[in-house]
Amino acid sequence: MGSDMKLLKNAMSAVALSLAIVGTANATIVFEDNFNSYNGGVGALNYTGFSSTWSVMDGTVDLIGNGFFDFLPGNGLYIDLDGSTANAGIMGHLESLAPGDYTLSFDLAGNQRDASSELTTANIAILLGSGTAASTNISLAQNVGFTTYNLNFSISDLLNPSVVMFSFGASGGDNIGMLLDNVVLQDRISVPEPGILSMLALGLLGIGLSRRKIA
Ligand SMILES: [Ca+2]
Ligand SMILES: [Ca+2]
Ligand SMILES: [Ca+2]
Repeated sequence: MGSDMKLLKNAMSAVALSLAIVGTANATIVFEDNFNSYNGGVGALNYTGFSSTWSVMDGTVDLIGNGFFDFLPGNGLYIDLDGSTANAGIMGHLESLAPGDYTLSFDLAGNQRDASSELTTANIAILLGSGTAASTNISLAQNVGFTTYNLNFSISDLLNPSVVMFSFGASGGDNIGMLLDNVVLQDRISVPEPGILSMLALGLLGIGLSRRKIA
């Protein structure tokens, strides 16, 4: 292999290395809940005992799984967003957040029971402070298993921590709702703009090419 090719390879691997470093740095989990340990690990209909972690703000939700109405075994406990009172639930969590970029990820599954149309709204509301709220509506057919979704938002209040409410709400009230598990809030990984990356790659490529001319 010529020395110029070797240099080029080294340059490209340096780019790959810097990408790998950037891609893994600074992701901090702020909050996570897999629902597995509530109620001593035992499911319960119309569950409200989430302590201070979640409040059921409207309707009801069921804590199911782990052998209790366990439609998707192997996931411990999880939530049926339409409880058992013919009034679908909305559950929310409050978090105080410093300025920055965040990603809320969560797993949703179809209701696993019937073909009724389901809609889940994941919402991030900034109750105090400033930033960019986010919201999404998700419908899944009944047989769809747990699927991970990401919702990005930013907090821009530089003076005080902002108070953020993220919530998951179902519509309808037939006691059969979509399933929720594995809610994770983390700092968004900061990655350079694609334009900057390609300029960096071209620059390193240029070093390799100019070396080739000299050689
Ligand atoms: Ca779980
Ligand atoms: Ca239910
Ligand atoms: Ca339903």
